[in-house]
Amino acid sequence: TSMVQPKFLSKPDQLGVVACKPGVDAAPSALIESGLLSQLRNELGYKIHHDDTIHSYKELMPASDPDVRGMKNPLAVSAVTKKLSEQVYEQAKEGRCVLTLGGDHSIAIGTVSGTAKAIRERLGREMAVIWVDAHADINTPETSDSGNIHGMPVAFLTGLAKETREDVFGWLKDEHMLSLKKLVYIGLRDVDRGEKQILRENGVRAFSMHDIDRFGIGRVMEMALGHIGNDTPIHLSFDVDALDPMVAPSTGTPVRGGLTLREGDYIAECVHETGSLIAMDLVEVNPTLEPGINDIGAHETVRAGCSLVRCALGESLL
Ligand code: B3U
Ligand code: MN
Ligand code: MN
Repeated sequence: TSMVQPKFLSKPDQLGVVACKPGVDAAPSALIESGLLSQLRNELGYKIHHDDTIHSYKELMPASDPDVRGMKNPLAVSAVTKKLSEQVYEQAKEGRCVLTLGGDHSIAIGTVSGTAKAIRERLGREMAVIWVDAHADINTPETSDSGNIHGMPVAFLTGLAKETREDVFGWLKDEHMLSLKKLVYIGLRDVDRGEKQILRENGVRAFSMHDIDRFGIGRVMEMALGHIGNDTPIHLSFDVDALDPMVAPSTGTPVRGGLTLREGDYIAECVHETGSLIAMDLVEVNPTLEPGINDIGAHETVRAGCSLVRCALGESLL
């Protein structure tokens, strides 16, 4: 097991796992079938609290789901993320580290809101989020060209996007919110114009691939963790499309020029070393997408995803 003493978990060796598949169907089963949870249990020594279910939340799907402010499937995504928020909250309030296997990145509306609420209640503090992604996912419904809610989760989580309708994210309350000052991006390289303006106007700390080229991943992690500060619980939301498509091709919106496998693992290792990790999401793994010969692409993407999770949860090289 790991040498790092967790700072904010009352049950440091316990891991709550939620597996959910809306949007990116086969991922949680592929990750689990490839042995991820048994490795965490047997090699890293975690006691895993998982209901042995991959939630598809079918019972929550509305019969009809017309666009709201240009958002696609607003009722379905709102209902699923609300339920997920409650599931993550239930795990986090027990003082467990919470791992969520998605799913597209819209699920972070559920996971981040759930941990933010639990950390406020349990520790009376605000947590930070490290968002590792090729994309900023901070469009509001108005700035979004696609209407895809997976391009908007950060806007809803920080209150930049608001909706009064309870069934369209109106369930997000103050206790679920993330401060824009406690958000750090790593790996950005495909950011929409409107998003760039939002990032600039709000002074959001963001390390693009350009910054990683210039400073190296070591300095970037120092600066990112320095911004968050030593005494802050960290939720790591890792979009596998932050990795280069050469190593993780099976994802919905691959963007060339991404992180190497080692840079990705290094980010996760550094977060582990802080002892402040309270939750991790692994999203946008989609084994059905990469048609490559013998599903090599899908296999490699799943392998990369498993490695990221193990590194964040304390697997070390030596
Ligand atoms: N920014 C674009 C593209 C995108 C964001 N996240 C993903 N794609 N996966 C959008 O649709 O908002
Ligand atoms: Mn994303
Ligand atoms: Mn992305």
